[in-house]
Amino acid sequence: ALCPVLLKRATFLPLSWQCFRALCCKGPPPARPEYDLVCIGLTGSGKTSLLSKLCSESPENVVSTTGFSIKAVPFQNAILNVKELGGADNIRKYWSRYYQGSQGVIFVLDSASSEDDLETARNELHSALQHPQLCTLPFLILANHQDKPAARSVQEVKKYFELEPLARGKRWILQPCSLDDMDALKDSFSQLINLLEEKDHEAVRM
Ligand SMILES: Nc1nc2c(ncn2[C@@H]2O[C@H](COP(=O)(O)OP(=O)(O)OP(=O)(O)O)[C@@H](O)[C@H]2O)c(=O)[nH]1
Ligand SMILES: [Mg+2]
Repeated sequence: ALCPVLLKRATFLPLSWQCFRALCCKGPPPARPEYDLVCIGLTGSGKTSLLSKLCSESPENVVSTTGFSIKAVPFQNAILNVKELGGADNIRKYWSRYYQGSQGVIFVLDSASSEDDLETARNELHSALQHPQLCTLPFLILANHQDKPAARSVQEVKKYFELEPLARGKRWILQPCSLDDMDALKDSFSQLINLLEEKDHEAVRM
């Protein structure tokens, strides 16, 4: 017959080993999925400032982006590799050369801009929504600068940009935000990540 002490030890040892492993040897956390996004919008709309804040960098001393800049923006359940394209007049004509490989689009708007700039922004957004490399992708449209008294509400932006008919059948989110409202910004990015995940699952099903 087995000695009861030995028997006790034999059951205790594997148990304590399992506890030790569970507590201390969890191994690396599961890899977060990465998505490649393109971020567009007129100059001064706030692309670099918003992305810097999301990366916990100071949005002060931000300078206008000449060409493009790439940032890996970390979220709890995904990493977004965001390629921001400078929005100045002389750069916008090259935007479409940098669309390839994108899995989603962020369009930033200065909601308090002049009528002229708003119209330019609308034309740019319409071109992007219809571009063959972007037209099937999830869009996050950020109506930024909401802290300014002249800012248009999301309802006004939606109407002015004629988003309902143009974006029908597409996955898109229109979110009001400002540089001071990180909660709204993070919330809109988590909605975007949901759309990107949905698209991923769809691709797997096909
Ligand atoms: N009041 C206010 N100012 C903002 C907001 N977002 C950005 N700005 C300011 O707008 C200015 C331009 O911001 P940028 O982040 O450089 O704009 P951008 O879209 O990257 O511009 P380009 O790189 O030239 O295309 C900066 O002085 C920011 O501080 C906002 O929500 N409210
Ligand atoms: Mg910039």
